[in-house]
Amino acid sequence: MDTKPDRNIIQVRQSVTRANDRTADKLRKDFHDRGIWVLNLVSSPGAGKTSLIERTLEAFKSSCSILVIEGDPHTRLDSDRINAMGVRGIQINTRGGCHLDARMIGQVLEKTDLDTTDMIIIENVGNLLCPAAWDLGQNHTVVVASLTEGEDKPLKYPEAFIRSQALVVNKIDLKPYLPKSSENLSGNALQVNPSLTVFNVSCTTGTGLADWFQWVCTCSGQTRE
Ligand SMILES: Nc1nc2c(ncn2[C@@H]2O[C@H](COP(=O)(O)OP(=O)(O)OP(=O)(O)O)[C@@H](O)[C@H]2O)c(=O)[nH]1
Ligand SMILES: [Mg+2]
Repeated sequence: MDTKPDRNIIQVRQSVTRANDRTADKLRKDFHDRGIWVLNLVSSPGAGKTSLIERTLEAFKSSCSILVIEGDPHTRLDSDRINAMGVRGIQINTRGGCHLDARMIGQVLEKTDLDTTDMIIIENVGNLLCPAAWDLGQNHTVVVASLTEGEDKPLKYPEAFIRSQALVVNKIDLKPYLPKSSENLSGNALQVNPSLTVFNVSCTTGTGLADWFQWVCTCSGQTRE
């Protein structure tokens, strides 16, 4: 069997991501000119991205104007959760697509008033493989990983961890019910990306979130009430 990579497929992939990078760079310049900080959250399905956004909105929504863009293959469930908090949440359905791309973000923003916006939080499609490779014009990418996923995930899916600036280890309230080896998750993540800033949190109990909020303040230039 021929196991050589198909050069034509690699060339098409490179030109598609290059076109995406150009669109993302334009978005990033626009965000910069408007003074908007943009966060891209990636994780496997169910790690707690929307829960982390909800806790972050509770902390920041009275002191700054936040827009949340939700990416899911189907349903409006996550944007409904955001709108229920009185915050603008826009849903993108990828119809089975495994990641958001810069064109999708640009299309949403063309129809959105950004004049008073301070912060945009993008929740990418739940998937540890593709989303990290698609630049959305963000300032920071954060990978959320829950303790229940297994400590081997950073080793098996390194891209999401390599391309992120911070790791939020979520669901630490479940530690008593998990094998001791689950605690190796952040060590494995630091092995693939030693520069990650790590937060150990529970979005359910609120443990560890103060440090996360402080990081958001520092990166965004925003303050909390
Ligand atoms: N025990 C525990 N459960 C949590 C925690 N954070 C989130 N959950 C639960 O985990 C499940 C998934 O949380 P979501 O926030 O919807 O996860 P998500 O990453 O947004 O999921 P997708 O958008 O489907 O990829 C929900 O049932 C949450 O209540 C936590 O810190 N501890
Ligand atoms: Mg979600």
